[in-house]
Amino acid sequence: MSDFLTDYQLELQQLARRIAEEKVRPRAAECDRTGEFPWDLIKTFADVGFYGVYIDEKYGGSGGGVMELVIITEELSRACGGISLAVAATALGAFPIMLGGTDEQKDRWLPGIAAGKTLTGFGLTEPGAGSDASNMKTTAVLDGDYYILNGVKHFITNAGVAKLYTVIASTDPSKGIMGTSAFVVEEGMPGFSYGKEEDKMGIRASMTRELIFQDCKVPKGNLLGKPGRGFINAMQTLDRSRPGVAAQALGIAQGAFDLAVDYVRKRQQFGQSIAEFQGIQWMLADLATEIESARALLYKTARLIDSGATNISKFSAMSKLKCSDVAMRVTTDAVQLFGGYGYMRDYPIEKYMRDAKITQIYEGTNQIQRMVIGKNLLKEAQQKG
Ligand code: COS
Repeated sequence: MSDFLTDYQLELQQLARRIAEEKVRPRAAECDRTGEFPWDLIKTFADVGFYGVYIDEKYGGSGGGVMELVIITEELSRACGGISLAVAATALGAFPIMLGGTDEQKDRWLPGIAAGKTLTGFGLTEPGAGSDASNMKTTAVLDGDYYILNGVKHFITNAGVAKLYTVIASTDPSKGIMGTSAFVVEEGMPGFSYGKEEDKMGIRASMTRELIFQDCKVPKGNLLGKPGRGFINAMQTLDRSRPGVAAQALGIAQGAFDLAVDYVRKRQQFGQSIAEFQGIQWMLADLATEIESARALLYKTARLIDSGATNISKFSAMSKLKCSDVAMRVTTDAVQLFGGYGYMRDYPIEKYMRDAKITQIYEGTNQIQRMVIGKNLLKEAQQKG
């Protein structure tokens, strides 16, 4: 089944599937147990060009789009939903530069990202500004040739392993969201440090830490585009990155499903393979149908974004909502299909359930996705009159 992919996309899918099986799967359990960041795999992903698939050729990428990013993320996530984030979270940090940066800024930062030499992170969330993202308290005050940043960003994926962070801060609190701006903060800038490393339920191969700014001096030239565009840039970024979360969720769902099918065919009870029971087949049928529905919505969304359409928020939110809910259902049922063994850490399946949970929460909880979908539905209805 080709899912109507182009020849290039099919090749990319095959490559990502091979790397997932040969390199990622053997490391998944160990990285989950130790929380070790898989630096050797970053090099592997960089060598095959995964970091540049959605970046323009003139910046060293291969000129694809969200669809190519989705393909890679899905395949890697089938083997490990945590390790795949090393690619997907860097895209989240890169999108604000692609969307809001000047040509000079893109020239400065995108080639390193495309080559996999510069991992990135995205600093929007704060302790008091999660779903309510516009309630951010981090400030950036212009002082000569520098902006002085103060505040804390938390739950930042790739923090501590990335070299470059796109950070949203308030440059004019009196203007609310229209007084927020996006900056590139580079590791080593004075006043910039990392906070505590989170001990997570799942996606344990990925690093999650705080970004701390204490009178952090950021050169004026690191302001992305114009002041006042920070929140809009962040929302436009999320429109493009949420399909990446959806792809991670879909890959986790597919990976868990594949293991479950394999298990029920081998597991003997009552003198036969449990796959022979209609109750089990109906469970598999429902899960497979859910996975294919989620994939169809996600691929449609990715293609819509890559077509240059501007009305992408609704589909982006829908694909994240659907794929993550499917991932939770499939992984929970997959554990059920494994029975008591599924509950044990000796078996790979419980990790899928733990990894799946975050996809319903981060880059906007699924409650927020429903808000985005609802708001856009009403906007469309109003436009129709
Ligand atoms: N693209 C462009 N502009 C957008 C936009 C988008 N996707 N979404 C919002 N905006 C702009 C619009 O200009 C909007 O004004 P209009 O109402 O005239 O369209 C303005 O921003 C304010 O939008 P809104 O009123 O919807 O802002 P809210 O403060 O109510 O917040 C939500 C909106 C809740 C959707 C937003 O805060 C959000 O996405 N929260 C979750 C954040 C998140 O995902 N965090 C996870 C961490 S990041 S890894």
